[in-house]
Amino acid sequence: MNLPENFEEYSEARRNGFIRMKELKESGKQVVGIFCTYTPDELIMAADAISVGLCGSSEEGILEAEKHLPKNLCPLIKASYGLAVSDTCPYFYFSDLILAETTCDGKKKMYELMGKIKPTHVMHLPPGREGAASLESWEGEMHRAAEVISRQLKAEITEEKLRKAIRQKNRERKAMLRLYEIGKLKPCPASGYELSSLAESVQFLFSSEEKIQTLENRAAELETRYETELKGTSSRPRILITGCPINGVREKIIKQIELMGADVVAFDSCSGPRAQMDLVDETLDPYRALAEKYLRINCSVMSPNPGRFETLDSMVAEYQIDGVVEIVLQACHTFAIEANLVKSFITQEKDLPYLCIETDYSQSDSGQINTRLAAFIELLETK
Ligand code: BJ8
Repeated sequence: MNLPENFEEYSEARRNGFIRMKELKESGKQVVGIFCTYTPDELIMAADAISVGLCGSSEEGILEAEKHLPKNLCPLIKASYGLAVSDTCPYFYFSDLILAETTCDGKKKMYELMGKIKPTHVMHLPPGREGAASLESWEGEMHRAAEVISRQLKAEITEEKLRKAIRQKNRERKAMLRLYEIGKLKPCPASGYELSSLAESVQFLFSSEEKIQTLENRAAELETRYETELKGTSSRPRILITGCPINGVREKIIKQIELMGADVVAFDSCSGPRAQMDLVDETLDPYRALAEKYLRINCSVMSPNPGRFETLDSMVAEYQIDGVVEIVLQACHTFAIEANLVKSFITQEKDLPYLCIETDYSQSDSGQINTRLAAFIELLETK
């Protein structure tokens, strides 16, 4: 795997951000902890605060969480709560407010417990997009969240500040998308391990301009590498990852796939361009525009969720995909059930090999996963 000299693993980037955040707090910055792609970051930016992702991505905290939560629960929820309740996550400690959403049942019930530790506001995300009431209600939730943030942080969110935040966040999205779209190049000049690590690590820079610069610089280097060294050379099998967020299983699955001889070039998940592919409309009323944009996110918590299949359809073509690996975190019912539809779509409509891996953050199933991945990659190589 070809990693740049200054490459930082996600866990390193997260650790390196601790000091940066401490300094920002000491300078008077306020912090809002978030857990989901549905969170309208623009509201936080408009309050002159910074957001930080608090999703647990390792086994740390899980034992502690299991004292309060069922064992048979998604590892992402348990790890996130465990870090909070054990007071072992500096980012949770520094957060002045938690901004969350009613996505899956496990997360929304966990937030009730989290609210006992830290001020927590839960936005009521509609369970589907059909009918005008969904958008109306979600727009109302944008206003309600803005009021809570303003009150809690004692920071006024004006329309002008919100419009400015929308423009800035759109610039971040474009930079992020440029990096992810490196995966469209064939052969791909970077590993999916690197692309996904970098895309998720830049959040710990806490400066929007610095994030944009970092993403654009790396994308430009990779574009040049492709043009000057790789264009016209042969490609390894190209894999699209779909399903649950991969942060807690990047080493166990993404790295392994690439060590075994295939390239992970695309991510149809929240660890991918899902939220960057369409921008917030800068011409509309800002609350309406935020509601429209965030309601379009294709997560399996939405019922029905046809947009995910439209996106998969175009990604399979644009990224020249040879096979699809779905990752389902244990006890994630929405993705596990939707996996049946994804399997039929990929194998029947797209005529491509598909592999579904259900896993958690432990290493106990690594051997079994490696065996299945090796067989899958062999199949792709012989196709
Ligand atoms: S928009 S994917 S970040 S909800 S994996 S906690 S759904 S049981 S993380 Fe997610 Fe927002 Fe959707 Fe993205 Fe529940 Fe499933 Fe666990 Fe999940």
